[in-house]
Amino acid sequence: MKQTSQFAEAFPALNQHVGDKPLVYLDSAATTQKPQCVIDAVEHYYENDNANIHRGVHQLSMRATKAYEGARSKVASLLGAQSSDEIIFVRGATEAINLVAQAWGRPRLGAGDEVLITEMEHHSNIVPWQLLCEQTGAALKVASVHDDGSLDVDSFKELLGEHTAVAAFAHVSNAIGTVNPVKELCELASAAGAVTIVDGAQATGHMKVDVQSMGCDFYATSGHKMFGPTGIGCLYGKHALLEEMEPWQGGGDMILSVSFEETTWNKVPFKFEAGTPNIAGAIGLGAACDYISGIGYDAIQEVEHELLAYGTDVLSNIDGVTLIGTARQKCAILAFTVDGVHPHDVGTICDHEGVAIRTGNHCAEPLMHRFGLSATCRASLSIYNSPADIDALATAIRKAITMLG
Ligand code: C6P
Repeated sequence: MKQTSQFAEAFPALNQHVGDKPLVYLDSAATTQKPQCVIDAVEHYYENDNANIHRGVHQLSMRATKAYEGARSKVASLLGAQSSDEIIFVRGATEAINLVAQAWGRPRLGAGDEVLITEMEHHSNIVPWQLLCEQTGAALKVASVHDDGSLDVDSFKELLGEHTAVAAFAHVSNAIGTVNPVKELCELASAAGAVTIVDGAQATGHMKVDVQSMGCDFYATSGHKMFGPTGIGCLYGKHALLEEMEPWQGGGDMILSVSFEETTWNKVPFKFEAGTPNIAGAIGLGAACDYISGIGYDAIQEVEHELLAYGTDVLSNIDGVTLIGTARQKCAILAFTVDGVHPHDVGTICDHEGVAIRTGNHCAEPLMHRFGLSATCRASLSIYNSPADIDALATAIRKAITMLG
């Protein structure tokens, strides 16, 4: 395995020192670094085409609209959607899930209905459903997780039933990296008559997603976790479902005509994009899709699998380190605790060594409780990482053990 990543050069922010140490960025699950082509695409829009979209007859507006709608097509093709109408631009996975809960769920659910989630969800795939349950009288059900961090599919099956209106689950866990059998879960949930939404925030930067073969009804993701800008993401929804849904926010661009007596809605997907959207963000996300397609998910997986295997081996050979989440199907995340050293202290010592990791509950508090923990350390990987980055992490952990363990 190569000691440096051939992909690192494309990411300008990686080429810096933190104090006197070279930066080792192991926090890509929080947000990935951005390749130069994404930065350039955003800059190009602001320098040349900056205008509002869908509204102007002038050249700049037409160019901006073309770039924005072009980005929608790129996202649609990356995710395997049937058409770009099935892609709604939102702020990120959080907004995508809230959109489904409020626009699909709220008018349809009531007392007696159930929402099925899993114990490994990010707060963004828990709290919107709790809000929905409070608003409608529906009940929240939670499928459990095995000790290795894999989903207990039997528990998911047991909780599924005629009352399940929605099943919402992560494609990849942000806290422990478990890859869920999403196709199987979608099949089970659909057979029970439930609508499915897959939280793909931690998947689309790492693995091929094909929403049609997966069979999900909705798929949510964030641009900034797949080399794109912050503040942009998308919701995929099956066209027929999007057609049935009422808008969830009102404003400009989502209407066909407005009068005080009656207002009618624009067609899908514009019906769900009220107001001026994050135009630069969408264009940047389109460039990120091009970047990913240029490399190919097979190549991304190859690099990340090797790194994950190497990291798992290195960390499990440090006395006092316990890996949290060792499911067979895992992706890009090394979560761990260090005996006698608080995760925040490990994180601070890593930072002194130039190594950026995340510590805390990772917005997955119920999962931490499942493992009897309040916090872990998390090193999350991407294509720009190398075995040398893992070695730097290991050195920093050993230092933490020597100083505080
Ligand atoms: N996880 C992490 O460090 P937003 O904030 O909307 O872009 O993404 C929310 C979200 C939803 N689902 C999963 C599985 C996620 O991992 C995240 C974001 C980051 O793990 C920030 S908390």
